[in-house]
Amino acid sequence: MDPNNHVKMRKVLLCGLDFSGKTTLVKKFRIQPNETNEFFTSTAFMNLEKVKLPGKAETCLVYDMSGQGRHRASWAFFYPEVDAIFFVVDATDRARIDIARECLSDMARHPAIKGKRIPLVILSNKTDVDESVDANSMRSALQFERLKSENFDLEWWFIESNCKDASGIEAAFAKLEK
Ligand SMILES: Nc1nc2c(ncn2[C@@H]2O[C@H](COP(=O)(O)OP(=O)(O)OP(=O)(O)O)[C@@H](O)[C@H]2O)c(=O)[nH]1
Ligand SMILES: [Mg+2]
Repeated sequence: MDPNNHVKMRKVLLCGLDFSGKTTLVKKFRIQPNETNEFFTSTAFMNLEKVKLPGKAETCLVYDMSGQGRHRASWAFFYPEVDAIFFVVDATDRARIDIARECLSDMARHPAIKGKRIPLVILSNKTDVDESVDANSMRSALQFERLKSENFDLEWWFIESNCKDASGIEAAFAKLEK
């Protein structure tokens, strides 16, 4: 094993409101801790996972952040060091789309994000649920184009996902290879 592997490994910040499905999503592709010699610890505000996609040699380190209100400020600690940001929105949680939009807007305007040319992937999750918000309505509710105009350095992507059959998740990680 390459002793410097951890240095080269891409880092992904996984954030979004609580209950949007971040931890469920990352666990779909995580390397089980007993398959490596590494020990990753979890805290109240962050769960650290190593992810490997099917058919890919590369592994990614994922900072799976808590989306609870009191922990959201901690997302910014990692803005300087990550290679991509995945922002998960719960497509069944119509009542909190405005809050999600505010969080995204704060992120796009954050000084530590300005100038970073990395993918920002918005995952509209739980689209397996019949009543979930469709892609066009979600983009519109999030004011996707307006937010994008606040930060053209970021590479903005919008992908529908669900953790039932893991659809959309591989597409999100593929944005890291661009
Ligand atoms: N139907 C459906 N349920 C999902 C999906 N993804 C996650 N869930 C459910 O949503 C709930 C919340 O998922 P979590 O993964 O714990 O959410 P989280 O974003 O990590 O939440 P915090 O850690 O509190 O920020 C769980 O009951 C999951 O089973 C999905 O794609 N479809
Ligand atoms: Mg979680």
